[in-house]
Amino acid sequence: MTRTGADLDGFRLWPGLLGRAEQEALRDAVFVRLKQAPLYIPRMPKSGQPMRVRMSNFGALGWVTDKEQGYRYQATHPETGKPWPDMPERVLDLWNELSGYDAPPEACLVNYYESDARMSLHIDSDEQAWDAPVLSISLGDTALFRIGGPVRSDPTRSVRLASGDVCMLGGPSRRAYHGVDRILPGTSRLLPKGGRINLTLRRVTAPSSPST
Ligand code: MD3
Ligand code: FE
Repeated sequence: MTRTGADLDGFRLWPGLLGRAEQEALRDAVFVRLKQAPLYIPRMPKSGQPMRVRMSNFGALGWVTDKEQGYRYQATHPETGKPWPDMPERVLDLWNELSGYDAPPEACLVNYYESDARMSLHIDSDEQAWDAPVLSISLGDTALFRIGGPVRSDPTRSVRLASGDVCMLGGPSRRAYHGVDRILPGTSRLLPKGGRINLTLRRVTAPSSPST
């Protein structure tokens, strides 16, 4: 476990937490589910501009965006209208082992980056459960991930996220600006066509009542 410093309190990185065999098993569990819930091209609200990252989701709720309705969570795939597939067991186990959060995750967002894809700096703010951490699992090519602070102009630092790395954003880091500057092509052979898959687990709704 690595702490990146007081400026990023609550950010934790477990490099190589998933070994090669576990990465392969998780990759296969992802690909099977993507047959049911194919990657789609998300579009920015209002402008309709396509994002560079293709997306799908697993679990009860999925994060989606399109020109007309913008950013939101919903229970069905925007193109097929079908419910999202269930989450792979292994990601639920990771949430239970690492999150320290009482309630289960509701969304597992799948981000697929081709070699030239990026994700610009943003804050995740579509979740009501602000106290819940976000757990991220990286598969495939290494990403240069950037994380700053709660204000866009805050200083940032760059973190490499390689295949099998798991990171968690809790506490103050949960409200930090972050993005993916670039993918380093050819750094992993896990995905047949190269590129990177990132899974993020989130609690979306506030749990109804605290356990007693
Ligand atoms: C820092 N995904 O889906 S994962 C996203 O690599 C997103 O696909 C990136 O940002 C990716 O919204 C980064 C790590 C991550 C996830 C959520 C965060 C970092 C975060 C929330 C707050 C701060
Ligand atoms: Fe994000």
